[in-house]
Amino acid sequence: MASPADRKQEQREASKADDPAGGPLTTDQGVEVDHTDDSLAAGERGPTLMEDFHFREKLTRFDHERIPERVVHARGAGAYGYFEPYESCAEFTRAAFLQDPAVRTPVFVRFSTVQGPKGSADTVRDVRGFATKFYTSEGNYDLVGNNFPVFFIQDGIKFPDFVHAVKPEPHNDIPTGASAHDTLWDFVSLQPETLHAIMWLMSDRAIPRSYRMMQGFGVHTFRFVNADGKGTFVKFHWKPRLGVHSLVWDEAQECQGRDPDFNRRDLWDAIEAGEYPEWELGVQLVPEEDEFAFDFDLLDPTKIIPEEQVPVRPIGRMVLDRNPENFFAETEQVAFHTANVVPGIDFTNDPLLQARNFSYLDTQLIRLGGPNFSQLPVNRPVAPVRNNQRDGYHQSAIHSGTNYFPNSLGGGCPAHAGAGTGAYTHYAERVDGHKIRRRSPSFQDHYSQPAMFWNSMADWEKQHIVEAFRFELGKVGARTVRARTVEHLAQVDGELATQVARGVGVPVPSAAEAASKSAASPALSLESLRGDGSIRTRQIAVLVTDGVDAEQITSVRERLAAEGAIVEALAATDGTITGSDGETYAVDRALPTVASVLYDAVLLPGGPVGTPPTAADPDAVRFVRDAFRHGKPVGALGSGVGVLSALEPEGLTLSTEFQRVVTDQGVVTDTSPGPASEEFLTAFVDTIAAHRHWGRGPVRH
Ligand code: HDD
Repeated sequence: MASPADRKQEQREASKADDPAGGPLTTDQGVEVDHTDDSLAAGERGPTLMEDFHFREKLTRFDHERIPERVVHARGAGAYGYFEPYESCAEFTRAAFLQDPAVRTPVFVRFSTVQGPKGSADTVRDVRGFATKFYTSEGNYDLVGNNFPVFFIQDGIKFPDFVHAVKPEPHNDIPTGASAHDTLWDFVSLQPETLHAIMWLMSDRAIPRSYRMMQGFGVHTFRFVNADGKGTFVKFHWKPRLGVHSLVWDEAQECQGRDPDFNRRDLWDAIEAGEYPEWELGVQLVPEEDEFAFDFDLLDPTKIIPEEQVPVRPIGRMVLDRNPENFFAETEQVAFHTANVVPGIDFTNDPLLQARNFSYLDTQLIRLGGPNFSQLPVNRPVAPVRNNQRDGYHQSAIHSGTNYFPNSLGGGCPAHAGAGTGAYTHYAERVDGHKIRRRSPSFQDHYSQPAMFWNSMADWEKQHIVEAFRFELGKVGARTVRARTVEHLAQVDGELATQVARGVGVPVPSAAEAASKSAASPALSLESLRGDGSIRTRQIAVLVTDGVDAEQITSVRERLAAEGAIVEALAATDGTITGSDGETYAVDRALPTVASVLYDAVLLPGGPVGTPPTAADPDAVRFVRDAFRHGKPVGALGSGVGVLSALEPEGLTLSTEFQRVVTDQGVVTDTSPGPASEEFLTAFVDTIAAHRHWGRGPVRH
């Protein structure tokens, strides 16, 4: 029997439209069409005829091509892959897909931004959605998470308010893909439960370098249930093998223009190139007895469990190895739902989760136009579906037999699952309470964890957070909103509040009692999330021109490619250049078509002595300057080092050491002639692996 992973692929194959090359053009009714360029008219210059059924069908179908975009998370990119557990998790959960390392479960993952419409840019400051559909043998399980471990509100009844506040303003539909506007910050300043997620939003986590390089979190505390019916609280974590890496804000903004598809292209290209992104699934497990062992409420989705308190236990890995074939059919029509759970995974009373369990099914009914969306290829389980649910718009199955239960005419089928089969059993939680519309007092501390987040950041991360607050609040017109927000920040950290207040021109709040000075969770800093330390799939630009030192470009290219990086030669014009050895070398891209923000590092090879190959080209100088300003690794060899004098006003102090490898602030130089030395190559690879280098001179990032 085919494995579940194969079964999903077989199912997709079976759903494919007829091969367009398999015969001539037809109408939707299969009638062959010999001419689709002119409508049927009464005379060559006459009116179009009603009876032109081909014309009417073609136009009608076109007029109906669009469906409503998602109310949030409208812009996204997805891919298929598989999940496999490292070992059986039977001790905690009976979920079949978490039992056997030999069983691969097919998955579809959709990454997304939240605020912007479907056509907005990728590199905006925003949360990223990270939604995974596991097509398990026991039915579909959806883990609908984000790249932040906390959410902005505690109770789902506030979701419409929060989303209205962050979305473009109602009178003018501005801004697109941005949170720097009055209504969001008005809401934030009045609703301090947002603060923890806001700290994440102001950090570099909100501008990921790649979907492949970000964490994912289930956010809520869920419940694992084992075969004996015993429950264990669980929080889910996805950790990328390549490490967690981010852009800097100035770069992210430029990227929005240079390549609005930056993140989706990156995902697509990596998978096409066979560089399959991979995440480890980890869980934080809390025995039920310890429900109240924390100084926050496990049901509060604005709180994390610090990893130092409850370590993340790796339980499996996910690999994405196949791009969808049709964006609309698959990525657009995929329908996630937090209530799509399988036996062994259950909910808690987190009020945000409870609301989500209502909202997702509801939204799919309007977005996908009726109740049969689970029959769409991307949504179909690989587990068999048998029930008495019938009819509705777009029913594509032909059901037979009776459609009610109990029945005798249909042989009693489909019968209830018997004891001992894989039926879902709700966790028998005891519930007892008065009806009440009030938040639990255990949800009231809104400052300790934002303070912990702040305390856990490296200096450069703190600097970026301050600058993000200054940018966002600086765009808020209402001074009262700016001031009110800063008052809250004063309860997180005095220095943070002071720096932000100064930047946005509001009074520095009087020294408030900051929530927690001491607590920190080092696992929250990007410094602790470097991944496997490799430079796989990093994009390295080599700036070349005629006369470039051929030995150098060849030696660098070979080494970086061997390390898995993608090396591109950029020149003023496309085509070829002639190297110092008289040979021609292909140019990968012309400089005017690209920009430094699309690359992770830049290398300047030397040319004939005394003529730096790129100094004369202003595009090249700008390229290197931007790379330097954005903290990116810069390498220079031979006379290429001379070009770096352009960076002196940016704060680079050029070494006076000649014919030696010098590494300083992520800039690696060697003025020696000839091929790049092993010492240079190793130093350059190491600086690329470090991703970014902070504290370069007077530059603000
Ligand atoms: Fe949500 C989409 C993640 C709270 C209501 N949400 C959506 C998607 C992700 C999340 C990743 C996109 C799925 C896709 O790619 O199709 N949402 C979250 C997380 C939350 C969260 C991690 C908090 C922990 N969401 C949340 C609440 C509500 C919703 C509290 C409503 C009460 N979310 C929706 C929705 C969407 C959605 C309106 C829009 C499109 C869709 O569901 O399919 O139902």
